[in-house]
This record gives sequence, structure tokens and C-alpha cells, in this order.
Amino acid sequence: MPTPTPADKFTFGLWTVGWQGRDPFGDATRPALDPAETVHRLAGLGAYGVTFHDDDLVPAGSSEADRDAAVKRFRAALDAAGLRVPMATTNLFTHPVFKDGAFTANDRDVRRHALRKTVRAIDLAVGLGATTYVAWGGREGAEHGASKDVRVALDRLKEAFDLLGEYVHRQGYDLRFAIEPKPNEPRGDILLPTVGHALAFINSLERPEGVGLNPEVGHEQMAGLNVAHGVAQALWHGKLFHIDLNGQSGLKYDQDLRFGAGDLRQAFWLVDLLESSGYDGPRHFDFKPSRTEDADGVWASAAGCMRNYLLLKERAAAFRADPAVREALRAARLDELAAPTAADGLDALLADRSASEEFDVDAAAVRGMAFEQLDQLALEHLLGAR
Ligand code: XLS
Ligand code: MN
Ligand code: MN
Repeated sequence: MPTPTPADKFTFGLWTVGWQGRDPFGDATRPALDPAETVHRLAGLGAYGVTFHDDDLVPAGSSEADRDAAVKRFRAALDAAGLRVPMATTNLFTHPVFKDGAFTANDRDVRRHALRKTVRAIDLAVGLGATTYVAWGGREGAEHGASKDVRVALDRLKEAFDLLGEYVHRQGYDLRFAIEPKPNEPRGDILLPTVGHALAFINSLERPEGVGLNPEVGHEQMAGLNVAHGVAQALWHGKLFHIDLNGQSGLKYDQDLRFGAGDLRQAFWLVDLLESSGYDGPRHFDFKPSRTEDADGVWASAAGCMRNYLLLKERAAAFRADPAVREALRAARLDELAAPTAADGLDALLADRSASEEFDVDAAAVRGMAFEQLDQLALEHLLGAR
């Protein structure tokens, strides 16, 4: 059984293992976790780092003295355990003030407060060593058609990212933003619902180079999308700044299952992609241990996330190394896909009768693609049968 080590760069949010099991229908089933204890427990399991929302570390409404004490205790725990804080974020969704959004709330005062809260949280994040700042706009959305002018709301969202980018630039911080798309929940429809929407939005910003993506497995699947395809496109644009790993079974509420639970095939292809892509950022688990669990179950599910990742990494490596797979990849003509379609240029293409008048469409149409055999090999590797 593979054992996680800090070299694997596994990280967890304080809010993940710290989730108390409150849902829309039921109360908490577990007591709150102390952030310092979480740091020690995660280090003991082989994690690399821990992440947080401002309010996970410093409860909303804390006095300055309480804030300083909480940060000091957390920093001491990090130093003692050798854990890093590669990423942090802002809670712009729990307090009722954000009921209609933060950066895109219709209420201007709320928008200005959201920006000031985020600036403060950025200072805290950078002070603890974070180089990635996640922006998940869970409340930036609507349920009523006329209640949100989406084009105007996107103006306000751009304004927010431009201001925050300017702040980071002025401070000289080594910090990049990673937008986390999600189609719905808690809003009926959330702005920037998928990886594709967010990639397009980033191009309209003043400092697009400082803004990328934090795709979450379950969020893409909630939109019925193929998460490995979305992550591959983020990589293709040079925009995979961070990733939230968890599990989801189909088009349901945001399940946040432990990584590997839910759609195991999508998890396999995602690990195969991440491990072959050169992505060297954190493998961040954003999951919720089921509310059926006590503290032992919480730590077992955190360990399970890491083990499942490492097992899938082994399975993916075995798949790629198998000579039968290499042969099947050739039969499926992956090498041909890698060859440019018209390296000889447009003129040569236009002059090439074999691509037009003389092309035997019917002969090409009957050529099999041999994908089933390739996919069966993948499944046999995933099942541990090869
Ligand atoms: C919620 C999001 C959230 C972000 C961080 O669905 O996944 O947890 O990752 O605010
Ligand atoms: Mn989620
Ligand atoms: Mn997330």
C-alpha cells in the first residue's frame, strides 16, 4: 500500500476535515476541530500542507487580540509540524451580508466590504507563505431572471479582480489568483459556472497573467462535464494554477466525497493527466468526510483521499508502461493526432488533390479506430487485473 509523503504535495483545507456535518436538513454531528490539532494530524498522515478561508482560522467577529493569538498558534503548529500553506482564500459566502453575492452583490456597500475583507485575507495568506489565492464565488449568482444583469455583474467581477490584482502588484506579493468555477449551489446559477467560462473571463482582465484556474472535480461533474478534459484545457492555456480533488456521482448536489469515491474512471484519467502533464502544484483535497463519521472516520477518509490518489497514480503509470497499451495507442493512431495537419502550409494543402478530389472518403470511413481495445486495457489496469 503506497504511503503519502510531503513530496506528494497533498494538501487539505481546514474546512474539509473540519466540516462538522451541518447540512440543509440536519445539525452538526461532530465537534469543531482546533486548527493547530488539524495541522498535527495532517502532518502525521503524510500531508504537505494545509489551506484555509480567513474565517476558518480567525472566526468572523474576532477581536484584534483574538485574531493575533489564533494566527500565532497556527503558525507555531505549522512550524512544529513542518506543514506549508501553499494556498488560502476568503469566505465570501457564510455571513448573511453576502446573501446576494460579494464582488457582484447589487448592494455597492457589500461589494466594497467584500474587497476590503479579501485584501485583509490576502495579507494574512501571504504572511503565512501562500503563493496561490483561490477565488470561489459561490454567492455570485442569481435565482431570479431580472434580479441580476449578468453583463453588468461581469463588469463588477472584472473590476474586483483588477483591483485585487493591482493590490497584489503594488505590494510586490508573489501571489497568483485561481478562479474556482462551479455551476450552482449555493446560488441557483453561479457566474463563471465552468472551466471554459472562467478561461474566457480571465482574458478580459487587466493582469490576465496573474489569474488562472482552480478546477474542482465535483464541480465540473455537476455540470455534466468531463473533468479531465476541462483540466487538460486549463493546462493547454497554461492556467492550471491549483486543483481541488474530491468525488462526485453524477448530476447531484455538491457531494464532496473523498477522492476516488464517486466516478472512479474520471478520477483515473485525471490522475493520469496530472502525473503526465508536468503540473507540480499541490494536490489539494476539498472534500467533506461523511456526516456519519466520528473523528476516527474523518482521519480515515483524509488518509483515503491520499491513498486513492497514489493507487491511481500507480495504476496510471502501469497503464502507460504496458507494451500492449503502447501498441494499442499506435493502433488508435494517437501518434497521427500529434502530427500537424498541414505542416507544409495552406498552399500545399490547397494544391493537394489527394486530400480532396482524389481522397477515397469511403475507404477512410470504414477504417476502425481500435478505441474499444485501448479502453479495455485501461479498465483492466484500473481494476488491477494487469
Ligand atoms: C465550494 C468550494 C469551496 C472552495 C473554497 O463548493 O469548493 O470550498 O473550494 O472556497
Ligand atoms: Mn465542491
Ligand atoms: Mn473547492
